[in-house]
Amino acid sequence: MDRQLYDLAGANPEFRFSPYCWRSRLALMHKGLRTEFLPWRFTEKDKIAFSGQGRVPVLVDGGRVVADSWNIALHLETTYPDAPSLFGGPQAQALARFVNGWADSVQLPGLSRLVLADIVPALHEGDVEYFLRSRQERFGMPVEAVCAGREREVETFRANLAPLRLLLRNQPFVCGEAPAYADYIVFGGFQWARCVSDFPVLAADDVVAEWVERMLDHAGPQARDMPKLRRVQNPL
Ligand SMILES: N[C@@H](CCC(=O)N[C@@H](CS)C(=O)NCC(=O)O)C(=O)O
Repeated sequence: MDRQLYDLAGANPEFRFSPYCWRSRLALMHKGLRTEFLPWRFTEKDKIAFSGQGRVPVLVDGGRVVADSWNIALHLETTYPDAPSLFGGPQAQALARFVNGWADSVQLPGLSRLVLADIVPALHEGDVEYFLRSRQERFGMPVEAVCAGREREVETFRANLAPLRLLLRNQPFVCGEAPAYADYIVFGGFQWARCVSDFPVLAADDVVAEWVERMLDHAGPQARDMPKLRRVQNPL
């Protein structure tokens, strides 16, 4: 296959849990592009050095190398204009960029305070020390401390979802009648949380939880069943 996505994996190489990689996976599915999803671990910086940076997702599309989920979405939209649009036009693309910024600066940091510590048992043993050290540096405290107040923090997290909740009371998807890239951005965060943790980040009767279910129907068994692979150890 001449299209590959480097995709964060856990101890089980089939366990794929990165919120950003889920954005790109669903964008590729939306465009109908067959892709090989290559497992990548945090410490395998050498494997993606050709992209000039050290994070996934990295897309290799024929001769093109594209890093960063937003850049990948733009690349797919411009390279495959005849496939279904990820944005629905330039104005919607500009608004999707706001959603991307909201997810990166509000949703994912909020979810980190709820589930970050639960990632550790799912990691490849070679990644554990790097993950604990790098996240301690990023959050300014040990990983367990980030989630220490989660029973209380979850209320703040849920309250901060009010704009999303108001939207989803009026329409089935973030993008309207059918899902598109802004849905994939936000879904990536919730998919990350449900992959790595059993902690209930949403109340079951929340319209946001109902939307997550619709997104899981849309994404198919690859997305719905992913949490089951969390605890399976690397067979190699
Ligand atoms: N802005 C980037 C963020 C990508 C990112 O942070 N990816 C994480 C995986 S979820 C990563 O590769 N981290 C590498 C590390 O922490 O060393 C995007 O949207 O793709």
